[in-house]
Amino acid sequence: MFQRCGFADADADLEGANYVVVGLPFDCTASFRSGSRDGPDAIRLASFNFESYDPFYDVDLAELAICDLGNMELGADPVYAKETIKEGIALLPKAAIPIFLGGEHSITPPIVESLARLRAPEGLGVLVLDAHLDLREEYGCTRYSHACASRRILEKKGVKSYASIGIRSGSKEEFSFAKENGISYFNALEVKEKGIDYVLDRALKSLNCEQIYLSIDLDALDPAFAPAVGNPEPFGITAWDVKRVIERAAPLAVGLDINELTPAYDRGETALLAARLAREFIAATAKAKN
Ligand SMILES: [Mn+2]
Repeated sequence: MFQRCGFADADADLEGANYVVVGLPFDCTASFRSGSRDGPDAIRLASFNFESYDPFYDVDLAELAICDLGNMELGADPVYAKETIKEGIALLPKAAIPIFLGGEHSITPPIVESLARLRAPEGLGVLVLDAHLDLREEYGCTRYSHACASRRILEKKGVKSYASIGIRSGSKEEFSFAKENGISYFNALEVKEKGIDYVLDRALKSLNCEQIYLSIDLDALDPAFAPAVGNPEPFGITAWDVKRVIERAAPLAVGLDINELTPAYDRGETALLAARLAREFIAATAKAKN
């Protein structure tokens, strides 16, 4: 009779959970549209649109042990936020695959640092979907800006490899940095011209890792699919492309984040897509484990 208010079908207790949903409502380094702090709850609300049964994977989410822990309190300072995220992740049961709902993209480096240390002793491969290179050393007077996310990920101990897909934006310096350091990135045009499987073959080969973390910045998608993001960028990849990325990454996945949703700019479609992607990930990883 009384409906829980967390992510749909996340009715399990933490003990014994196979999936744990965590909201990271932080957006204090936003450089254009702010409001991604409201992302986690918008995704939760949208998640109730969907059937618990996923016919593509033949998985019923209602039969899985999913726990929604709610949102972390992250304050307004990026240094405080990243330290708090790391403290929070240390408390999660190792048997549960975490799904982090952002929040801006600055949430990802501390997640990656923690999961590499706690769950990937052989090294973690990080696969990022993003329109932006995010390779700046510093932006807006902080090294922990969302615009520096990939640069910080690359510095993390335990990150064995990295690749990004959907790229179509960055400063001249960032593209030079990527070239000079041999950073593996695949632009959105390549996905359009050669197909997502062609790109994924190369990305997964370059990651060459048994354990992969997947970070989805929703601006990787074309604004036609995901208009409500912090920094929308035309000529993006499609929802079908992202579905395929999730399907192919799932067997190796140790966790997922979905970031940069700005609900104030949404008529609901971006939050619905974000919720659906989180559910796809749960169904895909559940299928892969069977
Ligand atoms: Mn981005």
